Amino acid sequence: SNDDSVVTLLDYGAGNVRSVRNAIRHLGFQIKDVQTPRDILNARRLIFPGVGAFAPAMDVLNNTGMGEALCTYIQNDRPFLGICLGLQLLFESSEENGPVGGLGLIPGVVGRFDSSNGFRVPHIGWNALQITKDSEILDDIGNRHVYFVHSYRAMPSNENKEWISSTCNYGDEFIASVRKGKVHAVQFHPEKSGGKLFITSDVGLSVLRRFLLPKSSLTEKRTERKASKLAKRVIACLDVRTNDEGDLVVTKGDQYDVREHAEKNEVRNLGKPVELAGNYYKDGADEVSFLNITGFRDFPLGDLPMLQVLRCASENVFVPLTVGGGIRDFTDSNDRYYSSLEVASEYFRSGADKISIGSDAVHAAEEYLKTKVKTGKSSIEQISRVYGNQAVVVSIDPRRVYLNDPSDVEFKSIRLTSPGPKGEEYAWYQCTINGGREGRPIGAYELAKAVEELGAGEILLNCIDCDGQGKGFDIDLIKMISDAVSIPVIASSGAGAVEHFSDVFSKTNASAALAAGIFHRKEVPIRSVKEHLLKEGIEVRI
Ligand code: 1PR
Repeated sequence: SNDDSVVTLLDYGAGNVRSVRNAIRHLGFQIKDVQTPRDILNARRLIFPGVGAFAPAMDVLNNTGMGEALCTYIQNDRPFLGICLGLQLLFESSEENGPVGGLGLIPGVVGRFDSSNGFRVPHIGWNALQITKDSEILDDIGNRHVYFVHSYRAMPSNENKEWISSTCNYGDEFIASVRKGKVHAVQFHPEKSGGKLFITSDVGLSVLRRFLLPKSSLTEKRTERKASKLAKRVIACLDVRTNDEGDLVVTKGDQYDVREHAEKNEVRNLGKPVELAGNYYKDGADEVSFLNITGFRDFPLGDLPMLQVLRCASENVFVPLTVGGGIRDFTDSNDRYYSSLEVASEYFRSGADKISIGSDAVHAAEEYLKTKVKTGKSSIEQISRVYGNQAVVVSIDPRRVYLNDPSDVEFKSIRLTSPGPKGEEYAWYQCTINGGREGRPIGAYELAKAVEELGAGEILLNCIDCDGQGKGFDIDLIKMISDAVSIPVIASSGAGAVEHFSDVFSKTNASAALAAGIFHRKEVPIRSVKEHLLKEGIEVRI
């Protein structure tokens, strides 16, 4: 194609490239999909958003002849932008379920982050770049954060240093982007690094824009930055369900009870999901989560409105989207069986970057702790194998059970900072399923450890006692869990003031804090939370 407004996209069908598509369209370009290796060779400019795991991606490239075409295209210095795995595949090999050979265009081996030095793996969130050479497409980034989500990374060496255009620090100094002539690749996600809170340019989208548009149309100049750390994330959460009229609404409970206790007992309605998600994106949310809170009883693939919500939200929201609710194996009324992987895949195709598993993770963890065997069949294992650990969040819904004596239970308990209603000094945190309706014989601590072993990449840690109360996060619980695992933990439930956010970040190892009610009721804008955190010296994306 010779049309200047057309971008060729290499999508080998392994996952969600919807957000990349949406971002390209948002910038006014049309997409031509690669069908054959020839389409690669004929591309005017090519974007390759690698998704999923390294080995299956290489299999596709090798078996279809696309790998060879890609090598030719890149060696001819044609305009190329690789994203995430689209950067890693350019290297010689990867240790991900390997060693597995790569395209071999850049010297080096892609290895796993080392979590032994206290850095959580996956590396999820907003981090800043050290720009090491003129990279053109990074010129608007300056000292702002961009979004990363990965467990593997390539490291700088003497052999590949001519390629490196920026690095990032996360325990190790790893390669954040490469550039040689017209060939660019980035480890972070420009399509998910959108948003402009205190600034004028939309950071991540500017990378795409600079790749797609000629230099002359751009004005901003590059600025130097000092080293920084991974930013703490602020996440807006939308609990979604159908109300009694059949409309999909954002609701919010008190300790998981979402009904008004007035005459009519109706489901609380706080607004429309797509609209609220768009607002939170504009207000500076680092991520948006949708929880389909009746997913445990309604089959989500029957719940087309929720998929529609995702599709619409992902057209305008350029930060990561997480979706949860109803991810499990399911047989419908026509005896058609759906695996949890199929359910998740539908969510990914509709625009989710991560999925979140609640009830089914509790069943999987109980089974795993009983048998000590990883069957590979649980939803966590299946989905993380195909989409990577970083795409699998486990949502925990624990409830405090007070104790006088910790030896009364087999579960890990903690000494409470403030005693229980009858002066109890200890508590364990019982996991629940089906939206808090059923308690299970497993604690939040045991569950967190088990799901980490099964392949979860992140934990969304709620607390039923604190939910909707606005009295602050459960610091005891969050400290216990974030110290117990080496994957990121999202603190949730109870935020009522900006101080609660600085509290949770200064007293626990949480990587992110999620809130719902205060944002829905417009009590505290996200911007004020960020300003407060900045003032307290906590690194945030601005
Ligand atoms: O079990 O895999 O189908 O997933 C169901 C999902 O729905 C789980 O992630 C579960 O947490 C969620 N869920 C189920 N029922 C409810 C309910 O409220 N009745 N909501 C529910 C969970 C908790 C948080 C909330 C924070 C912050 N909501 O997500 O947003 O507590 O609230 P706050 O800032 O207002 O205090 P499955």
